[in-house]
This record gives sequence, structure tokens and C-alpha cells, in this order.
Amino acid sequence: MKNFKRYTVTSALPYANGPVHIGHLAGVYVPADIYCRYLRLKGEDVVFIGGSDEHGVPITLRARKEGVSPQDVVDRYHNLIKKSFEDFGISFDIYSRTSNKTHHETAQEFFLTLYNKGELIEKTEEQFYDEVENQFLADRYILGTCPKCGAEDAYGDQCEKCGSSLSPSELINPRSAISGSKPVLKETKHWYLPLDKYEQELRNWILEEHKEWKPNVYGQCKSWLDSGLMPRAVTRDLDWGVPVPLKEAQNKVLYVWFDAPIGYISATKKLTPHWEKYWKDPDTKLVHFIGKDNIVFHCIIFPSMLKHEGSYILPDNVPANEFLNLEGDKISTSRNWAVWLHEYLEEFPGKQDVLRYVLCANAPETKDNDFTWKDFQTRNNSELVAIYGNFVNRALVLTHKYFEGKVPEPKIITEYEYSLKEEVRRIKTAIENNIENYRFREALREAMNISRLGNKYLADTEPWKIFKTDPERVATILYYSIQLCAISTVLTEPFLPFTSKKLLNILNINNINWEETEKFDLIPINHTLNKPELLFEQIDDSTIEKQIEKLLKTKEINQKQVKNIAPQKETINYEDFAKLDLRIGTILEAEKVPKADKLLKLTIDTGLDKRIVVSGIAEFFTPQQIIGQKVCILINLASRKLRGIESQGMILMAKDTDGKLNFVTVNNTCDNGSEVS
Ligand code: B3M
Ligand code: ZN
Repeated sequence: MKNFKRYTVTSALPYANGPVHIGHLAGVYVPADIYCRYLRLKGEDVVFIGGSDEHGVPITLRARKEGVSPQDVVDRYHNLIKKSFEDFGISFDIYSRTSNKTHHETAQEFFLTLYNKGELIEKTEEQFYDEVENQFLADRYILGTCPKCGAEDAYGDQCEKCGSSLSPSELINPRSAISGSKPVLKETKHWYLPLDKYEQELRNWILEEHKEWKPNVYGQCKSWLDSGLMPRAVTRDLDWGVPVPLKEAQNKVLYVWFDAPIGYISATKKLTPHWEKYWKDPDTKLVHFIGKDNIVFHCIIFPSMLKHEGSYILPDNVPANEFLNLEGDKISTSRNWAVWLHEYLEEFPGKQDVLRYVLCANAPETKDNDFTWKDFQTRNNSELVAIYGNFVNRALVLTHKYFEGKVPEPKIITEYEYSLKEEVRRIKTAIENNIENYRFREALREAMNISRLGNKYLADTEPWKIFKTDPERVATILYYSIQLCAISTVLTEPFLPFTSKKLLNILNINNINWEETEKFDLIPINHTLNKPELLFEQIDDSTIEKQIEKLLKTKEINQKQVKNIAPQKETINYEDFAKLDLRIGTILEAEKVPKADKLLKLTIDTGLDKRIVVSGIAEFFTPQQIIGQKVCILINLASRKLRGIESQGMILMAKDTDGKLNFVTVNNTCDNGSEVS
């Protein structure tokens, strides 16, 4: 393995069009943060880059929905997102934004370099255009049926249901996301990145040189490459974004997926004047943390841009995660099916590490995973409280009880203590191996092994039973236990930074670096410890039930909204409609049709005559209920026999979204025989 001099770690730039939720944390920011904190503890030179993605259709659609300007949207959400990340201890060296000047200039320069090198292809092509709104429909402005999975709401650039990346021309029944109208085709000129020309080099680079990439990442790249790459437009006809720096491209902006990853570079520029070494020196390891829906952009498109610009390094790895679901359902902003970070903090103040812990322990590293509140509670109570919290508390309480809070001197050291040291070294190496290979769940499990080890040590040696008879042995046991606590502050810091800090305070010591833990003896004899405080608290059933109830409410609201409202039928002309003879009538008699659960035989006064209609409403109404009911009746429907009864017409009923039937009716003053038209 190559030895790198420094690290550039990026995490996907979230669209500034909504707050961030647990899915964001679990998929991208917690693992990236663990990685960076670990590298820093090792004394590595690392820049951790984040920022908001403030361009693209997701932003303008949101602005339109809220009736405000795109700038308002990004200002609001950029600040909210930035704060959430700070609150959760995501230790960015910079959290930038793509609307700033440095970014615009950097992206334009990048485009011009490619353009001047003749790397981009210029093409005039027909694209979908919304004649109602007078605008081209790029990316998420166009919706239609996914050609791969049949989902009805696929976007022009991607189907969220099956994850396929699409182009608008592939959509079946395309429609404008703004006006809903059927788009027309209209010519427009754009610049394309010729991915087809780069296919072979990408194949070599990914499929041959990066066999170590995670199987989900490698697999997605392979399937992309195997299905053949096509030139990809890097400009758009939109008015929100980085303007294309060409005279002939008035009113065009860079494609958001062209400018957004350049945001990593522009953020580094804002961070340090020495930014170039983080992007151009081959001794720098570049790592992109992303979610699985961003794989193609970070493994194929952005690397192609970097390579053909000519002066940049390529990513060494792209450890993409799968998705986190919530209580069995896909997390969704529009359905409000999420645990929002800012809301979590209101309800669980000070418990950032609990969420970080649960999200890492259950991270969707190799497959989609589920977050449940029950699991959250169990992991808090039986892992954080029962293992880590319990060990630290016992070690400290006993040291205060027997040695007045001063680290005692170990006089007699046994095999057990030697084996502790050895096990600590094993755990440390295991954490390193796992983190360096992006297996954060496993790394966390190992980090918790320090306190598992401590608990077992105390349980095996039972210092509380032998203090009277053998205080020297107890001194040794507590000396070792306190050292384990100190080691834990280091080895768990990447995962649980707030807790580490708290524990450092209790132990009354300063930060320790990663390698120092090898020494084992970190706190000197006679050092005074502060009073113990609980590191974690039990979370009770009622707290969890409250959260579950909140989700149930959301589900109810959603169900009411998303009920089956049937799509509009084919257009008819007035003549078709005028053929229907609809009248107002009154039900005079009603009786059940024998051996038919659903049918009632009705006698109706139509104003013209009294006639029999057999109607399928028996499940909803008893005969007694409806005698005298005004109805709307279609009288010129050809008669037909139902259960041997000749039915002459049809009563109009409205089936509500629960499937319940209601009469379509008028008030009682309306005469029988009145025409409905
Ligand atoms: N904003 C997509 C997303 O939030 C996009 C990531 C950009 S990373 C350069 O999923
Ligand atoms: Zn699909």
C-alpha cells in the first residue's frame, strides 16, 4: 500500500433545499467524520471538506413551491444544515457553499480549460420544452414513467425508485414538473463531456486498478461501463447556476453535477492558500464519501473531468454507502418520513453521540439498513449505558471510594494485566484496519471492546470483595481500569467525540494522540480524578413511544394525502358528454336483492316515470336509510339484467378515496326530472 503524505476527504454537498436527516448522517457524514477524526488523532495532514450544493433544479423547484427566490432558499437551508452538522460534531475544516464567488470562478475556469483543450463537444439537439412556462425542461423539471422499473415519477436525470440514471428522452409519457403539460421538442446548443471516448481509460482505472473499492461501488461502475457510456451535457438552459463562460452561451448555466464536485476544490481554495497540494500532488490521498445515488458522478464523471482538465489527482477511493430506511420505509423529505437532525436535538438535547453511535453501529455499509426507535433504545441502554457507561462509572466510583479519587500505584502485576495490554494493542490495530478499509461498524464494535474488556476485568477480579483483605491488589486493578478509561477516550473519539471530551474532563487529563495508547500507562500515579458523572442515561419506553407515535401521525397524514386518486381519463368532446341524459330523481322503494350481498333493487321517481334500478350499494346503505333520498340518475343507459331483474339506468355515486360510496345529490327543492348538464 502506498504511503500518502496527506489526505483530502470530501463528503457529498447536500442540496440546500431542505434540512438534513439521519439518512444523511449515517450514509455520508458520520463515516467521513470518523475517518477524519481518526487521521487527525494519528497526526496526519488532512482537510475535511463539506459545503452546500446550491444550484440545480432541486433548488429552483423548492423556491417555486415556497414562492420565494432560489437565493432565499439556499440562504435559509445552508445555515440550517451547517448548524446541524456543527451540532453533531461533524468536524469539517470548512463548510462552504457553491453560490460564492470563488466557486463560480473556479467552476468557470475549469470549464474553460476543458473547452480550450478541445475536450468538450458542441452539439445542437432537440430537448423538451414547456410551452406554458416558456422554458427548457432539464433534469428534475421533467417527470415521466421510468423505462427501467415503471415508476411513474421518475425524473429526467434519475429514477429515485430504482436508482437508474436517465436522460429525459428515455422517459415514457414525459410531462413538465412545473406546469404538468406535455412538452414539445425544441432545438438548443450545449456542450458535452465525451464520456464515450474515456470509456477505455475508465475501465482500466476502475476495473483493473481499483478492485479494492467496495463491491457496491465497483459493481455499479462496472454495470455503467458495460452498458456503454454516452457523451453527457455539462450545460443547461436555466437561469440559476454558474453562468457558462462563453459569449455564445447567454442564459445558459453549468450543469449542477458539473459545478457541484468542483465545489470540493473551491472550498479547499477558501480554506487555505496551499490548496493545490491537496488536489494536485500525487502524494495526496483523495477520498469521496457519498451515498449510493451519487456513485456515477464521483466515479465516472468527476474523475473524467479531473483527468482531462489535466492537473488534478483522481480519487483513491469512493466509499459509498447504501441507504438508511426509517421504520421499514424509505426516508422521504416530501412525505416528511425522516428524523430531522434539528428536531432530534430538540427532543434529545445533549445526546448527539447516541445518534452517532446508533447510526454507525447500524450503518448501511453493504446493504440498505433500517433505523428503528426500538433499536435506538436498545443500543443506548444495553450498549452505551451497560457497557461503556457502566465500566467508566464503576472504575471511577471505586477509585474515589478506596483511593480518594487518586490514581493508585500498582505494585503487583499479574498475567491478567499483561493480557490486558496485549488485548488493547490488538483492539487498536483492529480499529485501524477497519477504519482504513472503511468498515466503520466493525471499527466501532472493536472500540467498544475496550470497555467490554474493562467490565470483564472488574467482574473477574471483584475488587469490591477483596479490598479489606488485599488493598494492594485493588490498587493494581483500579490503576489498570483507569488506564483503560483513558485509552477509551482516544480509541472511541472518532465515533463518540462528545463523550470522549466529557470523559477527558472527568479523568482530568488533556487530549491524547492515537499512538500514545500503545504505551498503555497514560495517567500517572497519584493523579487526581474529578468526580464521576454518568456518560450516558437510560432511555425509557415512554420517550421511545413518543417518537413512534410521531411517526404514526405522519403516516396517517400521508395516507390521507396519498389516497388513490385516479388519474384523469382520456379527453372527450362535448358531443360525447351531451349524449348522457342525467336527471334528478327520488328513491321511492328499496329492497335487498336475494343472494346478492352488494345489490339493492330501487324504485326511482325520475319525473318522467317510475323505474327499477339495480344498484351495487348494499354494502354501504340499508334499504330503510335511503328511502326518500334524492339522487342523480343516468336514464338513457341501455337496460340490462342483473340477477334476473331488468335495471333501467344508473345512480351516480362518488367513491371516496377510502372506497366508501356517497350519493351525488342536490337539495330537496330540486324537482324530479330536472336535467343535469
Ligand atoms: N447535491 C446530490 C445529493 O444531495 C448532490 C451531491 C453533490 S456532491 C458534489 O444527493
Ligand atoms: Zn426506475
